[in-house]
Amino acid sequence: MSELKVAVVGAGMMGADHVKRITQRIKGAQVSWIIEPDLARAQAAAIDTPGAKVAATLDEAINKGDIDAVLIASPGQFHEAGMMTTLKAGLPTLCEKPLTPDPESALRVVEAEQALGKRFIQVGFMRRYDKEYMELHDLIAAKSMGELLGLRCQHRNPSVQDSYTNSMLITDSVVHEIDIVRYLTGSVIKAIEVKHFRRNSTAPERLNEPILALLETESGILADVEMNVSVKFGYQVKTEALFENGIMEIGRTSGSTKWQNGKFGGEEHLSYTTRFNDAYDFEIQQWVNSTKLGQVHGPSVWDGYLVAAACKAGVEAMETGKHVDVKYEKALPLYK
Ligand code: ISE
Repeated sequence: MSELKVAVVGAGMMGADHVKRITQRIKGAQVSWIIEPDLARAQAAAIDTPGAKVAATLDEAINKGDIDAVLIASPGQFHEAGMMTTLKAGLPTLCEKPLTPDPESALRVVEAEQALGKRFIQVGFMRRYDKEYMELHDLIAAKSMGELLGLRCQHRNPSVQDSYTNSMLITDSVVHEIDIVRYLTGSVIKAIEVKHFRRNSTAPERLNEPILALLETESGILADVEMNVSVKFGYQVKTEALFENGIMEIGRTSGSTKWQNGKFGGEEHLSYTTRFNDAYDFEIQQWVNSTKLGQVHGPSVWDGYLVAAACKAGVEAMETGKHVDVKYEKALPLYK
């Protein structure tokens, strides 16, 4: 196969970013369709995408053909329907996080893929493709600083869109730490607790934040997550890993530092699209490469299900103030 023809579903912030990425930076792939019910938005994303056609629905594009693989970047509530369609059509798919908004729908996707007997879907947990997270992962495994004791995470957004609801603090944001803590430690999240910092009076009225989520892994690692979505100054995702013989910090602010006029300072990211740009590029390039070989690597729908189950416990913990144990189903054969 020469160029992998990718249909991108959703032309919002993330979808448009992926369209640009595939067109400008990814080798061996091109965007053949942009699928988006808001056709004006689709046309805007198509302007600098030579050869990309526009459709309102995935079914319409599949019926017309010219698709080797699908990248789903629509809002989470539409992911299940999108994946059911791509599974039916036998198309390799990368679905942005979260897999689906709840464990019940995530399990339906797992069962549908299991019924086909092989993997088609990769979930877009892009932090697993971030250089520093990968280094930390390897350091934990190598034990060269001793055993890992705990993780202290900070996840800060300048602001959030109007459609962001209070439960999305967990299901849309802490969802990343829930996956990455499992990836780093190799152990599932066993229980979650959530405390509230003093409320930020400048946060949108519907949000009670910042919050402190405490994730406890089966292996006994504690990870605390400051989730803060009204920081205004920029976008930060940092982690400090505590080892028996040292500490590793990742996610420090990028760019240079200037000393000038009696002051010093640097630059901060304003969005996850720049903070994780290289991780997204690496993730999509790896997906394209393995798809062209007829293989599926990277986070599976089972990973997506485990995260959805932990998010459900996280939302309950946030709403009740209780320590909530996560309930998981047994893994299906394809994911063992
Ligand atoms: C957003 O959807 C993301 O995935 C970002 O990585 C995260 O930082 C943000 O909180 C989410 O809303």
